Amino acid sequence: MSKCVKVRVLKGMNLVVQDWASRSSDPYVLLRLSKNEARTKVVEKSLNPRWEEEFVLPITDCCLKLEVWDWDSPRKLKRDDPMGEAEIDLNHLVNGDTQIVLPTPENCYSKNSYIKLCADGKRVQEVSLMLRKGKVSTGVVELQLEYPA
Ligand SMILES: [Ca+2]
Repeated sequence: MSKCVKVRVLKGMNLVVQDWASRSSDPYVLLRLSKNEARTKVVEKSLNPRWEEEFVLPITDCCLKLEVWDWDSPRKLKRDDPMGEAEIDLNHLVNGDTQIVLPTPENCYSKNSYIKLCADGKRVQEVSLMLRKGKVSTGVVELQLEYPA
């Protein structure tokens, strides 16, 4: 049995406008870890949404992918639009080999990411991710990851 990671999708900041009529977007987050997917609710008309939802995904792979999409009313007969994506390497959380991961040009962290060992043995990582769409920065998403003891 593989262990699971608990992903708390907290909030987005400074996301991009997709709906020009309202000068806003209706963002939701899609998480992908190997073949498993999880999706938050839609926060309508917000570029700084608070999702505050929690998901548990089995760790069958160490690359957690995150995508933000703009929901569009089904009446528009239009597909949802991508608003940016990022990915996280779960190896540091799983291995517990460091307490801090620094942002580099190769990863998607927008600031230092701290991994803390709790009294009960689980590890919690604070993650602030820089979204990208092509080469353009399209905002930040904050998460918290938890790995069991
Ligand atoms: Ca929309």
